[in-house]
Amino acid sequence: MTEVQGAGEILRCSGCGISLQSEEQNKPGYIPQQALEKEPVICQRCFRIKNYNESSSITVQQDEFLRLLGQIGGKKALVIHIVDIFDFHGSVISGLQRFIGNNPVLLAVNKIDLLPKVTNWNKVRNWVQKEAKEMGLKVEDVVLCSAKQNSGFDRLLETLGELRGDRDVYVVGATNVGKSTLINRLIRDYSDLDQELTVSRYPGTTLDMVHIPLDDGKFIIDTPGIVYSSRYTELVSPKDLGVILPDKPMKPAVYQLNEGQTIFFGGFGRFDFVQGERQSFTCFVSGRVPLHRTKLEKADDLFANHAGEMLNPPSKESIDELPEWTRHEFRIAKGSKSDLFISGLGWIKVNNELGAVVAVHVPKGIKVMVRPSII
Ligand SMILES: Nc1nc2c(ncn2[C@@H]2O[C@H](COP(=O)(O)OP(=O)(O)OP(=O)(O)O)[C@@H](O)[C@H]2O)c(=O)[nH]1
Ligand SMILES: [Mg+2]
Repeated sequence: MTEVQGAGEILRCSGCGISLQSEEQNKPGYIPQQALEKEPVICQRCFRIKNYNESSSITVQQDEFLRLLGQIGGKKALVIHIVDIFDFHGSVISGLQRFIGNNPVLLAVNKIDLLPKVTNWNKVRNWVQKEAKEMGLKVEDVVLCSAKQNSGFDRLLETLGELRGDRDVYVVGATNVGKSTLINRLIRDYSDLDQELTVSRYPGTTLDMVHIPLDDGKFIIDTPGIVYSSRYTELVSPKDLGVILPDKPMKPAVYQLNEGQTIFFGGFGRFDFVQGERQSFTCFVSGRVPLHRTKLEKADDLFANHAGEMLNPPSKESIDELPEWTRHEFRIAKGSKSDLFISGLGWIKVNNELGAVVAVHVPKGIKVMVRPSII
């Protein structure tokens, strides 16, 4: 396949970074010949995502991308590592330093608009700092922001100014955390460029590095997201993605439970209160996930007989596409406030300091863990 050349260089899509070609319509980077005349030059896939909100089945070769990421280690760079506050432990790149060497890292925690309106942001920031440290992530600073609602940007830019010097800025993260949205915000509000990166609600939008020039001859570089198959968001159908991803502030749902009670999250997963004194649990999930309380002793049968029907979404067909459920049991110690975290679906806060034995059932492979409460 021949790549399209422009001024001696391979022409790239200004939305997703893929090298362009006009020969094979079903291959990445396809652009109809006549569209090459138009500005800005974007591939057909980006055109469709932008205009029709289409999902796309093209995925990046992860090995290739990890290799690309590894090149940052040999450069003089400032790295903005973006994570999604709704999926913090699912979207953090563990071992980031392995790829980027000793370059300084600014941790930008995005989508803070999804947390309840009354949130103690200082507490969240401290929590992020502590969790990052726990994971061995060395960061210069932590910024909480919302690329969607344009909050936290003053602080972000100030910190960028302090740390950047004469470095290029690489924006890295897992898929769908808002890397391209954040850069678009910077382009729109702080530059005269009329470039717009492609963003979509589906993971895997950006396909290659996209270099955006800064005033001083340096670049800010958008990168493709890393795919972690341990995130629920990478597993579900495009339709169900719209269900499990919140798009407005979460309204926590509080349940007073006796031991031996279960809560179903539609047909996506289930939480069992196995043992302990009566206490309250708070569910932080998207408002579109229907919660259903039942008896633990009935829960297996209920799922076997009503998954995809009473317990929906997902539909029966979608459930059949997902891996089988596995059960994760945890003993929550007395006197600790903990979240039972399910990557991509949300978390359940264990409120009272009484201690409890709890369990979660979700498709095999999805990351489940207990962590100190975020709020
Ligand atoms: N609620 C909320 N949604 C956001 C925010 N920033 C981005 N999003 C949404 O997150 C989705 C993914 O955004 P992208 O900018 O495409 O994410 P990305 O990290 O570039 O994704 P890849 O290119 O797939 O790696 C889109 O639906 C955005 O609208 C935010 O601050 N809050
Ligand atoms: Mg992107």
